[in-house]
Parts: sequence; structure tokens; C-alpha cells
Amino acid sequence: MKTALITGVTGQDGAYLAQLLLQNDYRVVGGERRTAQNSLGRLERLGIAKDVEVVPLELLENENIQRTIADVQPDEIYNLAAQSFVGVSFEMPLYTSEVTALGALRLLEAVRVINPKIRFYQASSSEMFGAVTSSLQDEDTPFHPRSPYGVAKCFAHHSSVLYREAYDIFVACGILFNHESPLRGEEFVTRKITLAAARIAAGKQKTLSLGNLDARRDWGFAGDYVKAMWLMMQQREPRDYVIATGEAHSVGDFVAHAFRAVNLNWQDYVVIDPKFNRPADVEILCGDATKAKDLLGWEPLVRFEHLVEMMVSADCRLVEDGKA
Ligand code: NAP
Ligand code: G4F
Repeated sequence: MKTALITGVTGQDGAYLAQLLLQNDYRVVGGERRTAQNSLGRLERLGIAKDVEVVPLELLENENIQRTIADVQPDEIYNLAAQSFVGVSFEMPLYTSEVTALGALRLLEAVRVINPKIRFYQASSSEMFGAVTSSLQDEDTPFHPRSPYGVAKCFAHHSSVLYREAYDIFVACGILFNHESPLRGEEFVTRKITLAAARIAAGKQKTLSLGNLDARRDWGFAGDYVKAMWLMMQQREPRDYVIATGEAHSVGDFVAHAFRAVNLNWQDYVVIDPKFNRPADVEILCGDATKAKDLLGWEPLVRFEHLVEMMVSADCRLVEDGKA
């Protein structure tokens, strides 16, 4: 039986990845940082909270990282923990760098010192591409980050590649484009929209305030994307892969589709509030995942319309049950 340590197990991807690894007979150890909330809510929603061994793991704390890896003795580490909200990274650039950039480096150093045979997955991001000049981004597209978060992810990505090249550690980086689900954090635009559509349809909310409706993203389903993470870690050679659907839609398209799913006209409810604009935004991201298809046999199963409808109907159920 293989042991996997997932940092950020309480997040969206952590929950879906834990579920996938349990289905593949792994012992799954999940790192949880200390917070005041019930942070195991997503694992509970998937019905796997009791099957994951949860350990305290704080990426700001070097000793804690070293001790955890030495105790758990994982075969594979999936580094999913991050301050992952781009908007907040402009308010907290140093904190974001400490967690998202240096946190990854602390883990890599711990692997190098404790057991360089441990395989390591780094959650890299399409946000690293930033101000893109080509219509599709792949593994050879240069990075031009447009947020402190994007800069931090570039640092973590380059550090991961360095540890692979310098120390021969199996390090795979998944350059994942936006992926969403009913478990997506409510601060991200897709979930903010689907929750609002469900609440407005039920008469529990009057309007939805948004920023830039013209930004375009390549949105996939998180359940599909964690499969790609796992496949990367089972290969003979460690490599970096773009994971994407190859289709871009605007925030406005997402809103229109979500409101249509509850038989409402979005123009009657959406208010533009400049407070949600960022000092610099990424206007368009659209990925070319040919390498993942060719080498991993990976392809996304859920497309845009299905994703939006899945999220809206899950939020309608939460609203009906009085949970949102
Ligand atoms: P998420 O839902 O925001 O989860 C982030 C996780 O990191 C949470 O478990 C969070 O814990 C944990 N965390 C935050 N600060 C930490 C710290 N100081 N020490 C330890 N853990 C900490 O993000 P996600 O959507 O699952 O994404 C997973 C990873 O993929 C992230 O690294 C993200 O940047 C990256 N990524 C995501 C996407 C996407 O579209 N979802 C695309 C590309 C890359 P709490 O629950 O306590 O907050
Ligand atoms: O949903 P978002 O906050 O996601 P963003 O910035 O693309 O970042 C997500 O995807 C990255 C991968 O490319 C991940 F690495 C990262 O961790 C995260 O998961 O915003 C999407 C777009 C932006 O252009 C934003 O300006 O939606 C625009 N937007 C318009 N109104 C809004 C809002 N975003 C948010 N969060 N809230 C709004 O009201």
C-alpha cells in the first residue's frame, strides 16, 4: 500500500484527490493547518473524512514540515497548499509569497534532506502565464505573471524544476488551468456566481456584484484535474504538464449560463462594482493539453455547460436544505 501526503487536504483539490487516492487503495495522510472553522467540511461532503489521517501541517513552519514528513514516510507528496486566491494576493503579497512560494521550497528541502526517493507533485498554475501573447498556452509558453500569487507560483515552479534537475528527485509540476466544482471556495468567481444564482432564484438574495466580466478563462472540472495529478506521479519520468480543456469563456458567459439554468435573466440582477477589479488582471487563458493527452492518456470529461449546470444544481440543493 502506498502512502500519500497531501498538503492542503481541506481545499477543493485536496478533497477530490484524497477521494481518488483512497479509491486506489492508498493510505492518505492530509495536512491541515490550524483554523477556527470546521475545515474538514469538504471531506465530509465527499463522505471520506474518517478515511483520511489528518495531521497538523503549516507551510510557514519548517520544523513542523520536517517532522511530519519524517513521521509519515510518504511515497508521494502532493503539494496543494497555498494562499490560492489571486485577489487577496494583492492585499497580502508577502504572506502569499511565504506560503505559496517559500512553503513549496521548504517542502522540497525537507524531501531532499529526509528522503529524496519521495515523489513530489507541485500545484503550478496557468496564472503564471499571465499576460499571454499566444492564443493557446502550453509547456513552452513563457511566464509573465500579473499578480503576486502568479509570481509566487513561478518561484515554486522554478524551484521544483531545479530540485528535479539538481538532485534527481522525482518532481512533477501540473500547470493547471482554472478548475471548479461544487466544492469550490465561495470567493472564486464561478462559485460566487452559482451560489448567487441559486439564492436569487430562491428569493434569498437580491443582486450579485461582480468586477471584470470580460476576463476569459479555460474552466474545467476539479474531479477530472486531480486524475491528471495522480497520472503524472505514476510515470517513469517526472515532467511538467499543462492541464486544460482548450476552451475559453468569459465571466459574462458563465453568469449568463448560470442564470439561464435557474430560468432568470442575469441582466436583471448583476451589478458591476469596481471594488472587485484587480490592479492587474489576466485577460485570457486557454490551455493546450496535447502533451497530457499523448503521454498520460488524459482528457477532460466535463465541458463548460455541464460544469456550470452541475455547480448551479448543487448550490440549489444547498439552498433548499437551508445550508446556503
Ligand atoms: P484551495 O481550495 O484554496 O485550497 C488551498 C489549501 O491550502 C487549503 O487546504 C488551505 O487550508 C491550505 N493552506 C493555505 N494556507 C496554508 C498554510 N499556510 N499552511 C498549510 N496549508 C495552507 O485551492 P484549490 O483550488 O484546492 O487548489 C489547490 C492548489 O492548486 C493550490 O496550490 C492552488 O494555488 C493550485 N491551483 C488551483 C487552480 C484552480 O483553478 N483551483 C488552478 C491552478 C493551480 P484552509 O482550508 O485552512 O484554508
Ligand atoms: O475566480 P477567480 O478569482 O480565479 P483566478 O483569478 O483566475 O484564479 C484561479 O485560477 C488560477 C488558475 O489560473 C489558480 F491558480 C488560482 O489559485 C485560482 O484558483 O477570477 C477569475 C476572473 C478574474 O479575471 C477576475 O478578475 O474573474 C474575474 N472576476 C470578476 N468579478 C472576479 C469577480 N473574480 C472574483 N473572485 N470575484 C469577482 O467578483
